[in-house]
Amino acid sequence: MTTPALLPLSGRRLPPLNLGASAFPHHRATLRLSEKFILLLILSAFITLCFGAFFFLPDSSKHKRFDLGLEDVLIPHVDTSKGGKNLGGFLIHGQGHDEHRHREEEERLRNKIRADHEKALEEAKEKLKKSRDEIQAEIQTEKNKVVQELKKKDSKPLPPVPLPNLIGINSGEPADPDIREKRNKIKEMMKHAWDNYRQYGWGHNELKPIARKGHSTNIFGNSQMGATIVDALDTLYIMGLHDEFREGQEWIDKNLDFSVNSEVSVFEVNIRFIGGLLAAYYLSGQEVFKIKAVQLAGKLLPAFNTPTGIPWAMVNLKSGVGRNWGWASAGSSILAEFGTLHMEFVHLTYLTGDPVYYNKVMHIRKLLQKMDRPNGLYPNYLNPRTGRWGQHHTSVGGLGDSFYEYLLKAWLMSDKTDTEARKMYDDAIEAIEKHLIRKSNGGLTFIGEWKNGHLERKMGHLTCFAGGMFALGADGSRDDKAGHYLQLGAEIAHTCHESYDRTTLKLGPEAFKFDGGVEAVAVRQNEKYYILRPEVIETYWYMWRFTHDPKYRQWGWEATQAIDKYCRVSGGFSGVKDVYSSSPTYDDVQQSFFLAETLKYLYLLFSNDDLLPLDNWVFNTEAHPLPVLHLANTTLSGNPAYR
Ligand code: DMJ
Repeated sequence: MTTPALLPLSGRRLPPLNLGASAFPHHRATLRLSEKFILLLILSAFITLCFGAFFFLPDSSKHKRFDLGLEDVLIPHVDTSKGGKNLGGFLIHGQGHDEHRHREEEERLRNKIRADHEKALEEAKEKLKKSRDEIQAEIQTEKNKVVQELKKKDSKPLPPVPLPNLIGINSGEPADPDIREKRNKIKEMMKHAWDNYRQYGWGHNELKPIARKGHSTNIFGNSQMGATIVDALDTLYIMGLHDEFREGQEWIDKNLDFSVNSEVSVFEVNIRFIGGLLAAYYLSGQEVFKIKAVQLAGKLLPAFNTPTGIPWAMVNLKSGVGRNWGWASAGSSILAEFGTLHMEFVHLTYLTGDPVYYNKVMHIRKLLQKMDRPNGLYPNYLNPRTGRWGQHHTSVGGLGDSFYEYLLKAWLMSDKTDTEARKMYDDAIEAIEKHLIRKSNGGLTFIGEWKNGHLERKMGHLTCFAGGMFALGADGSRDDKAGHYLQLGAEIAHTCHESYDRTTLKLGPEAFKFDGGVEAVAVRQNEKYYILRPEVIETYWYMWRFTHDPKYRQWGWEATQAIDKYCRVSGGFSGVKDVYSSSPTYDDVQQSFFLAETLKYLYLLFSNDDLLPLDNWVFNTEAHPLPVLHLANTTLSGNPAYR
């Protein structure tokens, strides 16, 4: 191989080396020979040096590329077809035209880098001239821009779907002046609850009406998500409190943000937020509620990433990491939590055309159908890793309740086409009647709880919703037992009314017993509280709608008066710690469900039946009305948006 370094040496004639031949004339020929040899040695050493230098010294052109970060730009210019040789990726010969282009390119980039540096320097100098506040304002503007961009990305336009039949959203005015007055009183209570939350707790999840500040619990995570606003919207709407509704809408539009690092309860966020937003959307037609509901639902989906598809109880809205409550049996998920998603998720699929929501809840249903049920009952705990039941506790109250409610309501909401859900409901309540429902010595029908192999003769306030459920499910029941289930609903309503009537405050305790001479009374101190819960009033309302027996309005009015007398404080409404004490103490929490459910059911109880008729609306477990989807059957094939 000829190297450019060798070329100049090969043509040169070296001058003879004069070592003083005149001093050694007889050695003249010998000296000439050794002289040649030495010269040859020097020459070959020199050649070796040059040769080594060429191969082992670093390639400066490569360094240049690296320094400028141009490696990727320059390598494609090594083009062997134009006379250059590509040896291991480096151009070493015949650069000519290409080398010229490289130099130009390097020069251009160097100039650009220089110009960018200068520009950045200028900008920095300008920034330093500005005040701290100005700089902060600029940073904020930049941040807002980024947030807006992200929002735009998040709020992809949703497919237009025909709105289902929205009947009876502005009706219900009673003709009877006495009933009208009562209804107005309930509306005034709603205004009192809202105005105080507006003043002292705005944007917080709930209100502390005595301390007059915001309140929250771990179900909402650690961020201010305005739970009371979202939960209250549809109640405000049906009461005609439109200014308040608009205030709520504005807050939601500007502030409700789900990209927060916050671990929330999947169930609570679903029933209160997604349910509340969907109902507000259907009632008002305002797109913002639909968009927010869909954004939030997307944040809940990672909770379903478990080995079985049974969702975790909690999920971090930002990271998507899920886990279960520490107190739940054997790391289990809770029946009433993963079993109370169906109504909202079917509507999400309907509104988005995305089957993902529907598939998630149907997967849960299929899994439950395959499992063995002890005595035909569904235990409260199910492990999402193994797909096995945890403790065999069964309840129609806390931990179980709304699972049964949603089986029935899935059927109703599908315009009675989801017969699979109806069958599951019928099977379940048959087992419940057989194993959990009893009559006390005093003749009160109660629903106990199955624990550790025996029936605990205790009923929770939460369980009182079941009276309404039995009445709602009477029509369409197996073997035409409509009369029987309506009667069962009436008996539960009566028992729950007794639990109120046997207290000093005429408000119901959290749990009451039917044991050893005790009937419908709380025994333990920590079961004597009333936290503004709705279930008893909910049952009065359903019973009123199906029977029009005036006693339900009378009982509802008793409860209204008791709440106004004992729970009302100047800063809102508070729960009380002991319903048997004549001087009760407050728990200082105005629960969001008081506005979503308790006041709504009371208002409906004193309205005509044409307000949210039950043939067209189904109430989720947080009393948010969702329209019957006449277009949808169980596979949603009738849904024009379903792809
Ligand atoms: C509400 O959040 C819902 O009704 C839920 O299903 C259980 N109970 C609370 C209010 O008591």
